Amino acid sequence: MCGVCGCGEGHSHSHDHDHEHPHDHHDHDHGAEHTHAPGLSPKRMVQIEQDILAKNNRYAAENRRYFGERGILALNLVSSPGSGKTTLLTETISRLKDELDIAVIEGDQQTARDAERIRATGVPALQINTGKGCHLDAHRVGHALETLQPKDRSLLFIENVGNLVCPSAFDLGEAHKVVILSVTEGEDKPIKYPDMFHAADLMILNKTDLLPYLDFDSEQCIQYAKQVNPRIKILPLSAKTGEGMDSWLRWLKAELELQRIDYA
Ligand SMILES: Nc1nc2c(ncn2[C@@H]2O[C@H](COP(=O)(O)OP(=O)(O)O)[C@@H](O)[C@H]2O)c(=O)[nH]1
Ligand SMILES: [Mg+2]
Repeated sequence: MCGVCGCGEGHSHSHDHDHEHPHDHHDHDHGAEHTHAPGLSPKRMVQIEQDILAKNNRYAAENRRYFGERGILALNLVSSPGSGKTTLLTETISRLKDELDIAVIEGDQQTARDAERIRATGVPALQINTGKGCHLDAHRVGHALETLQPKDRSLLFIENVGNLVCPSAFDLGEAHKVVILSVTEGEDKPIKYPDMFHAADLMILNKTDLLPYLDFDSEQCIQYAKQVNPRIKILPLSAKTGEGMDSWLRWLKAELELQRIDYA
């Protein structure tokens, strides 16, 4: 449940964080669960939301410093459930793991299935289960870094909880948010969920292999994405057939080089 985006019902306590990290001693942003509680004024609710985001931004700044000091390129992958984030990752990893060090943080409400899919490719992965939570936050990612210890000059993918709403508001310290939209979702998603497409620097238009079977209008989709974010870069691809993957791999390598420049 997320008080910031307003999707929670308010009364539940999503304290069932099952950290893989054993000594989690910081306090969490549990104020979120109370934002719909009876008796809280709208003004107080806004204050709570601002506090949560301000606190998240402080942790995000710490993560960003951590990445900067180590020449690590961290990418925050956001999308609806099922757009193909994990498939894109396993396909990307199988193509790059011989030339780059790669690690993955996986966020889902439940199960370690995606971390297991990543580990099967031979790279380290750490699962964060958010329980009722609808997004990863910078604090939990910070703890995941302590455990995962990604290598200097490596590529770190953070697969966020599948959700086109809440993860847009939470900076994890990443270099870029990458939004994955699959062609089965409809071309209007950028204008229906503008915050997410505005927050992303790159949009992957996935599952292009399915275009012959759909009436998805790619041009219209691209236009909608640029309408909410004129600087967004767009790469159509199919994680399944590999079509378009080369442009994505080139983008990744170029971004990693940028991140490594300041690193001694
Ligand atoms: N046809 C097709 N299916 C895909 C593609 N990428 C992913 N999928 C399928 O979409 C489903 C969801 O993929 P997954 O990677 O688990 O999505 P996630 O929830 O975003 O991590 C799976 O059945 C994948 O096999 C693609 O490029 N083309
Ligand atoms: Mg996944």
